[in-house]
Amino acid sequence: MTTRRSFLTGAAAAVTFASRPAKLWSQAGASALVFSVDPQQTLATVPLNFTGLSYESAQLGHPAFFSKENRSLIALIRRLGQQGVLRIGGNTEEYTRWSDDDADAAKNNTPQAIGPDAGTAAKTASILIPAAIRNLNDFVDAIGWRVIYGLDLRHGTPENAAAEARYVAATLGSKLICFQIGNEPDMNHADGSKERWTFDYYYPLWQQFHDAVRQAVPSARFAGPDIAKEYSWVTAMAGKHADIDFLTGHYYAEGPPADPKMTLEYLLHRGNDPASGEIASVQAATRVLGKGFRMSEGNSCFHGGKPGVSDTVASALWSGDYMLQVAQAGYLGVNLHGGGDGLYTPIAGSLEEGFTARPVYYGMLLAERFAGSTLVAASLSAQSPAQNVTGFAASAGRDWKLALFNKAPEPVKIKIDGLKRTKPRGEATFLHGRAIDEKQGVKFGDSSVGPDGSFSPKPQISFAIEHGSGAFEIPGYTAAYIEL
Ligand code: BDP
Repeated sequence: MTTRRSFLTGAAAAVTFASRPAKLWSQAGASALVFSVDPQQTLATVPLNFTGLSYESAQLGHPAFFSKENRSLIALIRRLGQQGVLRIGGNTEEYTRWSDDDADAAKNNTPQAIGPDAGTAAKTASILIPAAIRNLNDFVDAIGWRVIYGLDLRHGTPENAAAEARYVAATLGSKLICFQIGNEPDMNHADGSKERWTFDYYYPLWQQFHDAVRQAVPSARFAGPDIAKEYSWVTAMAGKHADIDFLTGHYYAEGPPADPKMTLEYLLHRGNDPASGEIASVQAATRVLGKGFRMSEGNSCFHGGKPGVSDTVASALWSGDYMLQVAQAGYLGVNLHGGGDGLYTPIAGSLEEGFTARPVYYGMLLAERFAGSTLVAASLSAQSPAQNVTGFAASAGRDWKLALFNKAPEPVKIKIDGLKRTKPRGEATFLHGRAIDEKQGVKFGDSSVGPDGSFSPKPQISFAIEHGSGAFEIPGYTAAYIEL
């Protein structure tokens, strides 16, 4: 397994570096990359609630899950950020029915903790009841986040959606950000037909549900179209000047899992092109509408994720890198999908078995450190084909925060350039695991997050900065978070 062996070279190098930085710096072989920061060119301020999670609507079918009794999940979510967005939706959103009768929850025969849907949503058809929403309200109070709530468009009725929306809005109050109507409508087929819905078919239907909800909840707010991959619908929604507070769409970096091309290496090479597809469409659409865009559901690999990819250290490097890349592009936020024991879930587990932070969670922890800071233009010097490094820089008051993702096995030397007025030293905190394909033991700042949310990261190296310039080394397959 080359990935594992190569990583160890990197880790060993890091230890040497920590004790004898000067020597390693002059060591022949490893090439240095210059990371040039342009403090004058601001790109985007990262919203305080940039970080988000997404869960299947069917999870609400078991009202104890999102409840104040679920202390471990509450602690793990709080650790991800003081503010954040919990999005409820997914394929199972389109198979829910609202009932005013709390006793109806007993009819749900889905598992107690529900993972991301992997194509069997019809089997998770769930009845959602008022007690689930009251418990959700307590849960959200405890985590301090706010909610984006999805209503069933595909199999629902405007009347049922309006009744559900009335209860949700009255119960969550200001903790409700908005409703979405329909999940991935661009993937829907008319019953018995191979043809997918078109935007022109969808939009009047959306309006019908929207109007019914608006009548039931005059203060209701909306987001959409929550598409899977037809970003032309985001453009079209903006063009309609639809009654939404912001645009939404999904992003899965790779898939389907059965495709042999979908590997860990492929994941790590994704998204290095800032002008790539979705980002360019999103930026054009937000200009037309004059409102922002949130990536409302996504993760490493659709159809529930890929073993050996979505559940490994690679997913930690991917999530942090992806989040900062779209933050830089001006996105309002990112909701990483999960739940249950899903392969790509940020937090795995159930009330019965307890909860743990999975690798992808750690990338979110790193990216979250940028909440409230302002990303500025920054670029890396030319890389060799064997290198795969991305970098981000942000100002936070008088301080600077940098993140560099070394997504290749060999260690890399980084020379920071262009910063004016920094502290005399920079401190780097590393995110990595024992090997890129490891599923457990991911650490950030040499600490892992406990089931009670406990976490005590410490910077691993400290380096001098002079005249805005400083140098340090990042081990292979490691992300570095730097404060200076
Ligand atoms: C989307 C769905 C979600 C799935 C996910 C996946 O909205 O319910 O779990 O992708 O395929 O299509 O993993």
